[in-house]
Amino acid sequence: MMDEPLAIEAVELVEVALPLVRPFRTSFGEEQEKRAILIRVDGGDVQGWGECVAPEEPRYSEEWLDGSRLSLRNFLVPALLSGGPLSNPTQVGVRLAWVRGHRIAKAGLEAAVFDAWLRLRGKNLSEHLGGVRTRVVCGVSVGIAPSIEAMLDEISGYLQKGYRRVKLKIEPGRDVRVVEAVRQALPDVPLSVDANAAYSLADAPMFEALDELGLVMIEQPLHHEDLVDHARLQARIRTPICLDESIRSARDATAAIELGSCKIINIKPGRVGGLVEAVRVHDAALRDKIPVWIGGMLETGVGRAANLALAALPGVSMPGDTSASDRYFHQDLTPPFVLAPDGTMAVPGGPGIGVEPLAERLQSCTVRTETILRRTVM
Ligand code: NPQ
Ligand code: MG
Repeated sequence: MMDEPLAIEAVELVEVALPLVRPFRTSFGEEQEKRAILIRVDGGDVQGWGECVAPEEPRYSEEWLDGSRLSLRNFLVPALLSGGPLSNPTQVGVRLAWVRGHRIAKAGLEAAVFDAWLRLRGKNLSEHLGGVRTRVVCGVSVGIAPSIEAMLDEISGYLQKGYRRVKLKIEPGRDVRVVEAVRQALPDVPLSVDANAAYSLADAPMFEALDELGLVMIEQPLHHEDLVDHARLQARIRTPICLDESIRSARDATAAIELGSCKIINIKPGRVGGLVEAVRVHDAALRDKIPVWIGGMLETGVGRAANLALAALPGVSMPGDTSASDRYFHQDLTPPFVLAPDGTMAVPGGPGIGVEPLAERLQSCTVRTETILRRTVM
């Protein structure tokens, strides 16, 4: 039935670990393997999957994997289940709103509800959210490498595969010199940098040097919660600043745009607390003609599918960090997402997020599970 509500019987938290094809290094740390909590919403006749993208340590933001598991188990899942059947996934955010923060955990749970609720209706996530295309343009994020030669090698591999924009991670001591070398070797490639909040306004001269290198954008140069200093820096450089960490809601996005803190926004559903809020950020940016693109958190296929659904929205006008599965994993948990030679990837069609974890892959990557039943909270 078209308007049948989703009655959730149980929520399962499935923690997984996947080896990465190569370590991923940023200004805040290095990952050797990818851990995530997959969230399975059991709706009786249907189930839905979402991914909680919190990293193992609270270096990107204050959220981390073990903390997310506790916030889900102790507060978020009980709050969701105590409200009865859901007539619309927009109710998830309302039920969870009394819990302050914990956006990454909330986003994973909301995504799983979307998947189950849409499967009940045979409807596709991207279409439901307002997606306007079936293929999206992809970029790639390159970790800090031990040497410039190693970095150029890695980049040329990505360019051969078709990626349309290369994002270099920078940190103090590995910035202008590295970016200059890459720019010299690849004069025409759309290049950006991401500092993951590693600098302060006192580093403005370094950013003025980067400003000469024809970058598409400079992502999150300053403090992870700052808007004001970013506005001051943006006033000094022509290269657009893109905010990632500093934008945690549509409210933040509106403030950043009004202050002139950025000219581009990276949207990650985890960082802003879910798909509903991600669409609100998108809408706020589109209203003010601020280009947006969809970021990445080294998602497995479950989270990647939802990101691709968002990337089809009309205001998404730049290549995303929505790279192929093989950028991160030898084997994904879902059938692999593959980059076409033209640098595009298909938005999954079909009900819900369009993909499901493969049972035997899931089993071999699972490190622990926990089930929260509806009756335990009644
Ligand atoms: C960013 N991602 O845009 C993030 C940061 C990031 C693809 O550059 C584990 C889980 C490690 C999530 C490292 C990309 C991570 C992570 C970096 C996210 O800033
Ligand atoms: Mg970033």
